[in-house]
Amino acid sequence: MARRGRDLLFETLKREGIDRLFGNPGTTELPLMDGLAAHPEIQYVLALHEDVAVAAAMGWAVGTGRPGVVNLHVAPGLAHGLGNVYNAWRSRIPLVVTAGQHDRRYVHQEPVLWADLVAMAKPLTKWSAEPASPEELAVLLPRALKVARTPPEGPVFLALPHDVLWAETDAAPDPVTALPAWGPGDAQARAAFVRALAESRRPLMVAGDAVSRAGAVEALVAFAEAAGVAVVNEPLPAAINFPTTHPLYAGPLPSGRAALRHAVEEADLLVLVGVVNQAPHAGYYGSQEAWPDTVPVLQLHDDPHEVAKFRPVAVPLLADLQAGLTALTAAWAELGALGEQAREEHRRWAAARRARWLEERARRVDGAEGLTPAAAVAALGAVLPPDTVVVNEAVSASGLVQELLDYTQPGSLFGAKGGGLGHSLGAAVGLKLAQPHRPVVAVTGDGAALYYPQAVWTAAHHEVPVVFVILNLHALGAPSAAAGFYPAMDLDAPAPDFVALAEAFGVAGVRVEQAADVRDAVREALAANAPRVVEIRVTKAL
Ligand SMILES: Cc1ncc(C[n+]2csc(CCOP(=O)(O)OP(=O)(O)O)c2C)c(N)n1
Repeated sequence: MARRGRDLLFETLKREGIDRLFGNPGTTELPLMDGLAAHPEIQYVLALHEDVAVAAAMGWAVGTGRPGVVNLHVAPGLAHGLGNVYNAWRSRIPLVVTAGQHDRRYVHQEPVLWADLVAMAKPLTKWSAEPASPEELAVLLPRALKVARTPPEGPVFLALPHDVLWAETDAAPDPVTALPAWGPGDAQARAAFVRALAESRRPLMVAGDAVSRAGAVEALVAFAEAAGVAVVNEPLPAAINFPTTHPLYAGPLPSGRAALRHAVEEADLLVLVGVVNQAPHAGYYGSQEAWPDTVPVLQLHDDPHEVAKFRPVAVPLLADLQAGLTALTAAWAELGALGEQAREEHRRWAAARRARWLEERARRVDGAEGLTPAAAVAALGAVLPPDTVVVNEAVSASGLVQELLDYTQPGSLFGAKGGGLGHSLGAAVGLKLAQPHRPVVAVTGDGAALYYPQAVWTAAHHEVPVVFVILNLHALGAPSAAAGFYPAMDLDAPAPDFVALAEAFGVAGVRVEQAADVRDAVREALAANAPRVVEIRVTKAL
C-alpha cells in the first residue's frame, strides 16, 4: 500500500521512541485516526478536553525525556489547548503540538472550525508552520522535533491539512538530528566563574528548572559539594533541582518580591544555574527587578536569552548544564588551596542557612491547628514513598508542597511555570504513563481541579493509577493578607462534591476531614493500583 502523509508522522514518532499520541480528534484528523490501525505501536490517549491532552503530553514529555506529541482539532481545539501550550512554553517542555486543518482547496471558503492555526500558535511556541504537501511534511516533522528538543526546549506547532495527511507520497521521513549545543562552554569564562566563587564568602547558588530538564541534578550536586555552596531552588519551581535532604540545601525561594529580595540579599554572590523564571511574581511592585542589584551575579545557562536578561552579569557562562557543571567542578579542583579554604568558609555559612530554614519549616507545621493545608501536606509527607512524583498545583498551598515534602530523586516534583491553572490532573496522567513504576500523586486546589476534572476519566479509561489529592478550601483563590478572603470567590454554595465527581468518571473517591485520616486514605489510594481521588477538606487558615 502506498504511504500517505499521515504515515510519515507515525513513522517519525516510532523512530523517535514516541509511542503515545495524546489528543481529541474531529473530522479533519480522520486520516490520522484511520491510520492508527496500521500503526499499532502508537497508542492514542483520548482526553475529553484539549487542554487535558496537552497537559498529559507535557507530563509524558517530562517523564520520558522525549517530546510529547499531541493532536488537536482545528481552531477551537487548538484554542482550548493553548492554556497548557503556554505552560509548556514557560516551563521549557518539548512538545510537538499538531492540529488538523481543512483541505487546502477548501480553506478559501473559510469553513466552519477554520482559522489561521499557524498564527494562533505562533506567540506561544518556538516555531509554527504548515506543510503544503507530504514531501514538505517529511522535512518539517524532523525539524519540529529538532526545534522542540534544542535547549531551551519548548513546544512547536504543525498544522496538518487534511489533504496533506491523506495524499500518497514516495517521500520518507528524514531522521531527526540532535544538536550538541554549547558543550562545557568557554574555558576562560569557567576559570573566571570559579575564581569569583572562591573569592566570595557567602555565595548562594540558585538551582533553576533547566537543571532538572537537562538531567544535570547530579552534576550540580557534585559542583555544590566541591565548592561547599548553599543551594536554594528557584522561585515558583516547575521541578526540584537539588535534593532537599542534602546538607547544602537551604530551602525554596519565595516568589513575592520583598520576600525574595530579603531571602537572597544577605549573600555576597548569587550563582544562578539554569534559572528559568527571573520574574516570578504576578504583581508590579515598582521599577526594581525581583533580584537585588546589590549582590553580584554569576550565571550559567544553556539559553542565551536568559543570561544578563535584566542587568549585567559579573561572569556569564553559556554551556550545556551537565557538561558545564562537570567542567566547573574540574576547574574548582584546579584552584587548589584557595578552593579548599573557600569551601570550608562557604560550608559554615551554608550549614547555618540550612539550620535556619529547617527551623522555619518546622514552625510552619507546628503552628497548625486542625486540618490546615500545612497539616494535610505534612500528613502526605509521612506516607508518600521516596520515589513518588508529586504534581503540584496546590495554588495557595503550593509553597507548602515544595517545602514540607522531601524530594530526594530527580524528577520527583512537577509544576508548570506559566502559572496557568488546569495542568495538574492531565500532567499526572502523562507522567504515570511515562513512569509506570513510580507512584504519581497530583496535589491540587479545589479551584484548580475544577478546570478539567474530566482528566480523571482519561485516567480511568486508560487504567492509569494516579492518586488525585484535592485540597478543598471551598474557595477559588488564596487569602489576601490585607483583606482575608476575597468576595465572590467562595466555592461552597453549592460545594462541589469531589467524591461524586470522581464516581461520575468511574473513579473511586474518598473524603477526609480529620488529619489522622489523611495518611490512611492516601496509603489506601496508593495501594489500589487504580486511579483514586482523595478530597481533603482543609480549613482556610494557612
Ligand atoms: C487559567 C487560569 N485562570 C485563572 C487564574 C487565576 N487564579 C490564580 S489562583 C486562582 C484560584 C485557584 O483556586 P484553588 O485551586 O481553589 O486554590 P486555593 O484557593 O486552594 O489556593 C485563580 C482563579 C489562573 N492562574 N489561571
